[in-house]
Amino acid sequence: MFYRLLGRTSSPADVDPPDDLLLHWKLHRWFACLDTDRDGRLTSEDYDLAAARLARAFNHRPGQREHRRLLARYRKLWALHDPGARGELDRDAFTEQLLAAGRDRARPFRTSLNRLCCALVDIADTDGDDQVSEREYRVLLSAAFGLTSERDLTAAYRMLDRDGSGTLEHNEIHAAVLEYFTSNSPDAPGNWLLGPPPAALLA
Ligand SMILES: [Ca+2]
Ligand SMILES: [Ca+2]
Repeated sequence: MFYRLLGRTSSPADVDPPDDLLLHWKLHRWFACLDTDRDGRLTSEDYDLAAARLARAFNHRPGQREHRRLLARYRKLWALHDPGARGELDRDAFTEQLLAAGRDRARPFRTSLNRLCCALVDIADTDGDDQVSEREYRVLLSAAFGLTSERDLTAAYRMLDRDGSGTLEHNEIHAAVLEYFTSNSPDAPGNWLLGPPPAALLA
């Protein structure tokens, strides 16, 4: 069952199931959302395309400051989980490198995630109230990750709004992204960043 949750059809006989299945599932989901041509490889170009989709969704022209800022921050994150500068990673290599970045390069990794978050919140906060409304969040998630499921988006938004204020403040977005990449706790609200994890992983 565990390997099915991770999208594998069978488990290698000589490999035990990882004890951080939830974290693996989250990394696989990030990979699947960013691998927009579904060729099973994530490339630095896929991150560039995410920045371009976001700029377009929030009405910024290519090359404008907002686009350049996102591009730089996506590229910085890419560099941190592709230390060999291969330019592309299959899913297993991506997962392995992300886990290594969180473990061995924790401080720069967190800094990079926080800086990407700042750029995401800034571009999404179109009404300038310093918060991300549900409408702004939906545009953000749809553009950055191709998420369109009403059910998933609503569930994620409710879960990320930890103080129940009805909007997402900066700290709630930052906490969610950090937890998404680093927490194996089933109780972490950030697990829901890209929609509900499978119930079996939250038991
Ligand atoms: Ca706002
Ligand atoms: Ca809130």
